[in-house]
Amino acid sequence: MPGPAKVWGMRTIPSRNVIVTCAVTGAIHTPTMSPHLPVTPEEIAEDAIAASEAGAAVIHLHVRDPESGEPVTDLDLFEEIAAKIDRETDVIVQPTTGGAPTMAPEERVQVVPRLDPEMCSCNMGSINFGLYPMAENYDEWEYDWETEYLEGTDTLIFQNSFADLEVMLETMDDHDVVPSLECYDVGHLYNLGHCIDQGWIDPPLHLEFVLGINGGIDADPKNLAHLKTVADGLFGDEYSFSTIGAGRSQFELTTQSISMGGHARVGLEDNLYLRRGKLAESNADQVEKIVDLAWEVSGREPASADEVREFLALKGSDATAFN
Ligand code: KMH
Ligand code: ZN
Repeated sequence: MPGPAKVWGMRTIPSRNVIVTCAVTGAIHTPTMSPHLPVTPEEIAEDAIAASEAGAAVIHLHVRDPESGEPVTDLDLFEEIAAKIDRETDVIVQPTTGGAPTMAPEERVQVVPRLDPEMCSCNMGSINFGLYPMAENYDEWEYDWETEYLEGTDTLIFQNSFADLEVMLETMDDHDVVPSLECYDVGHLYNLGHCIDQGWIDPPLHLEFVLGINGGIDADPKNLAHLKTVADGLFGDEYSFSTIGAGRSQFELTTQSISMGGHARVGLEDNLYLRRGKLAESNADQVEKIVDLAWEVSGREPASADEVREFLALKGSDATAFN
């Protein structure tokens, strides 16, 4: 009997299915930008559940102040939302340890011991997370914090030093949490290589290439090909990858990622639109679109949450603190 299909020299996954991650709210967009951005715990959980029903196997989770929509690191909110999602789906809940670029690493990592999740994000380097040009697109704002938050990013370093990475990765390892390693530039792949050399993380690795953040690598298909070439050189067949295309590049780059044998992340954290000029009315709309594209372009189906658990050797949802 033949073994599982090989995905172009990378880690294998039965039937070559696509891991669709949905990042439902994030910390980049603000409530003025879309009435469909989920903000309250109920809205975030309901959007996540619908995204899971549409084909997402992983939900990347941030939390917001329910009154103002401002990104926060409130651990009670994380727990409440994760538990609600877990009660109604079998999806993998992946809390952020990136939080918002304004938050310190010590604050952001606390979600790991508190939720004891199967996965979480881990940001592989420091960048000037320059959201400030987005402030020019709006004349009126729903909340006062929005302009200040965006405009202040011209001098803002999203800090992920090597000392921070040591703490982050060792905390994740202590809790048997598999990181989604967010790489915003080619140098972040070398940072990851250094973390391996230091013994802070061991392959196999699951990478998330992030293209199109102002301060990181541009959203150019050639850059995604180059990131993969560099990762192949550094990590051989000991890694798998997914891709985030920020803003209007979302579907172009996630489709390219799928065509290259990788996986895809969509969701309103990364892009508010379904297509040019049309806001996505829900996260599920974007999940449905990438599921269709994966099938049309590559004949690949969405992986179930349990397939992803097997592929990434996750500890299982029963082992989390919110089940
Ligand atoms: N906002 C994305 C560009 C995180 O939450 O750890 C990357 C991200 C980081 O999702
Ligand atoms: Zn995030």
